[in-house]
Amino acid sequence: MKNILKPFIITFLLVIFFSPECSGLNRRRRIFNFNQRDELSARIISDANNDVVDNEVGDGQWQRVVERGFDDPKNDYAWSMASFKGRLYVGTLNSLWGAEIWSSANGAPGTWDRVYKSFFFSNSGIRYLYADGDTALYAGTFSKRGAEILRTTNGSAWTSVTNRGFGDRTNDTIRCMVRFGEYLYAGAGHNGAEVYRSKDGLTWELVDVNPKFTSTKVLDPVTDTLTTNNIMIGELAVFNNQLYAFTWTTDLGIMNQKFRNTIRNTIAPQAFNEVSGPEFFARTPGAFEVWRSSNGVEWEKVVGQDDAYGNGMGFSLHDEENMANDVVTSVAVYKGHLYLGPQNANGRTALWRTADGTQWEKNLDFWKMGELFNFYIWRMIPFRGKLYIGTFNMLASPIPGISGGQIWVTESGEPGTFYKIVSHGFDGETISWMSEAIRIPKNYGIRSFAVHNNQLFAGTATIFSIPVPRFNGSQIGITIAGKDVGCEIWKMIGP
Ligand SMILES: [Ca+2]
Repeated sequence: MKNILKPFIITFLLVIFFSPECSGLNRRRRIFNFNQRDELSARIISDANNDVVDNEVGDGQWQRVVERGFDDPKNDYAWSMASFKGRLYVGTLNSLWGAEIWSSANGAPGTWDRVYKSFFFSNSGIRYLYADGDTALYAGTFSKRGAEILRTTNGSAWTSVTNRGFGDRTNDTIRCMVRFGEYLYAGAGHNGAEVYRSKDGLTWELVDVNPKFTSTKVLDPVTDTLTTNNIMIGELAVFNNQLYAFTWTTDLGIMNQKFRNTIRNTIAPQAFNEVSGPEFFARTPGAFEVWRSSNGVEWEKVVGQDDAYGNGMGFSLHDEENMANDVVTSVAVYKGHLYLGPQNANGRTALWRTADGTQWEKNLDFWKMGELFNFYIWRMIPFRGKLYIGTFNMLASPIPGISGGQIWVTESGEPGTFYKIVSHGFDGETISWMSEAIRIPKNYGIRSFAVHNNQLFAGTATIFSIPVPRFNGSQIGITIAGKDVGCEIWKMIGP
């Protein structure tokens, strides 16, 4: 029993320490439900080169146009994507050697050029790309030295237009940007949520918001202390002439006491005791909030008002029945509604929408549909009248092909209308991780979307290229995780 579980437990420990969203402070800890399995019914059909796959409903195909991280497996994530002045741009996460931006006129294989390369240890990744019309293309970076905004007007010459972290080097991420009125807004944070704005894209200022996003204090009943709930603005959207900000909260703990006890007592008490010590899982009380503003300065909280735990649609850590929705990972405006997709570390991820900003409806519940491992709704994009939804889906498993990023579609957004067109990370490929016995999906998430030349492109996320132990029988060495794989770009081709 112990020997069978050991690789899995070790995998689990490493996975939780290296969050796929890499927010730095926020190590996301996750647990998987061992009792239930992902469906294995997905149909994956590949051609001989494994470069084209039919989607599951048989009415379309996807073609891989970039593989192995633009032939550099250290490009682990296609972290961001945007169309600008007739070219498609992809920003990567490259933790080891620095962020890159690649560009192509039509996205076809072999047409991609690198247009930006970060200095080693400068920017680890390009976490957001935003085209402000044809005026300029902006890149929001992730850097432990302090994030910055890069700007280009021609796609090749990039200029930094901010100080590191806007002068506060703990600001390690700029994950969202949007034009609202005469200003461009950028969300930032690390220890406290902030927005910055600029009229000309060159000079940025901290917005003196009222009330402060950090004014929400949540009570941790275990320690009986108040903590700042909103540590970052993770998403921004303009909806019905208002600017919406979606917060991230600390998420050191992913499971409530009840779930933790269930895991410990019923699944692997022996194994967990062996590796965990007295208190393995940290706690966090809060869940995400949604704020909105008519002028960017005066704000009102529309999700989380008067809620002791921030809310997150009621999925706070201390909600006995549910798990924390700690952060909002994606948003979209589609057919008269504002949509948000969260991370739910217990796999109880659901899509929510609102017509007025205050009344929210859960219109897609992955957990109830038996999709237990869509931990994030990672990206959304409207395209040709439909809404496309990409997920992070990862279950480390000895069974190959069991999971990987998915894409779901709706033609109306109404509950019950969603169907899956991609699963298992497009091609079902898995990689070994630390041991031949452990397989993880190669494309574990759909991290970026863009519409370019009236075609839909999707970028994938693969495991971080970081040094990890390598177990070979009784021998232990060191290897680079995913050293042979990198992010991929897929293009949807006609039915
Ligand atoms: Ca890699």
